[in-house]
Amino acid sequence: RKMKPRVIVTRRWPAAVEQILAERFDATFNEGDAPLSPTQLKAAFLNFDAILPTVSDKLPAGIFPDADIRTRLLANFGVGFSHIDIDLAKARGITVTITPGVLTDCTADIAMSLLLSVARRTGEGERQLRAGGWAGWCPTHMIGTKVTGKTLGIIGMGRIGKAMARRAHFGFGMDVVFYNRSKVDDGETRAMGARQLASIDDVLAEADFVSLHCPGGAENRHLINAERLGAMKRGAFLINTARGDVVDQKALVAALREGKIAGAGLDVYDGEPAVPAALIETENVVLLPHLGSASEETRVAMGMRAVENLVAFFEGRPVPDRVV
Ligand code: 8YV
Repeated sequence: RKMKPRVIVTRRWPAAVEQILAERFDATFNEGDAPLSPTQLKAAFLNFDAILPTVSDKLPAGIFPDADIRTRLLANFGVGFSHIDIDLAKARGITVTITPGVLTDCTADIAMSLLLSVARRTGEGERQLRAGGWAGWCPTHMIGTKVTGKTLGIIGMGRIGKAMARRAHFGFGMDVVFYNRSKVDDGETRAMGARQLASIDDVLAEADFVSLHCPGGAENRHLINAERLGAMKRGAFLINTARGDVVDQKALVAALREGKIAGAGLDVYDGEPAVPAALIETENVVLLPHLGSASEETRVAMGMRAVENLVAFFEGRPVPDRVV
């Protein structure tokens, strides 16, 4: 009988998916609550045919062993892959797959939720009430910013950017402007009246809310820096459900403190799970612990999608969601 491929699952996955993995593969599960250490990840390359990493497994060049790599597939649980050195994987003949499409709606939901929450100060309001600080209804109590009719600027008009645009436009009557590296010209964006602008700065100049939906990693590192925060409208809000490194967090704290922008809603952080104390101490930010795809349905779908890639790869069929 053919040996089952040896695979390692670096974090706990939804039970239904773990069951399938255990049936179809010689699967090792990290039973602990903590991610694998860099040393354990390095060893995984020597001992497993496939690694199923998540965003909490950093796989830069230093983690790839110099020789005797057994791993032929990195089947990532998630759509973002800036935690993996893709060029090196390619050079070493390792296939990398992701789970696109299945988490689009839930991630856009969290982006919209952050937008509404920071504009209408729902986080602050809840904190005040729970702390016993609510003195009663008053016409001037905890006044926020109206969302309907405002302009949303989207940086990165991919699947999630478009899903955010749909919610904002059809649900909240927002005008949508966006920046995207390549030309986006489809019926859907046209139906929303979404206008593609020539530069990020053009978007920042018009937007009341700026929502980031571009990849992380070297090419977009600190795309939103002090200068760009300064180019946003005073009174505008920044929403980030993409990757923490897209924003210069120090510059963001300064811009919030100096009132250059009105607030921010963040689901991702540079160096997460560490969150700068300065952000935690700032009232006009809504801070979520990377919940973008965290619904039961979506996490199961992500797992199933990773399994499809895994099965196709080891059956020698074309791999659906190959990055390299
Ligand atoms: C996941 C995400 O929770 O898919 C992504 O890129 O950021 C989230 O949906 C995370 O990546 C899990 O690895």
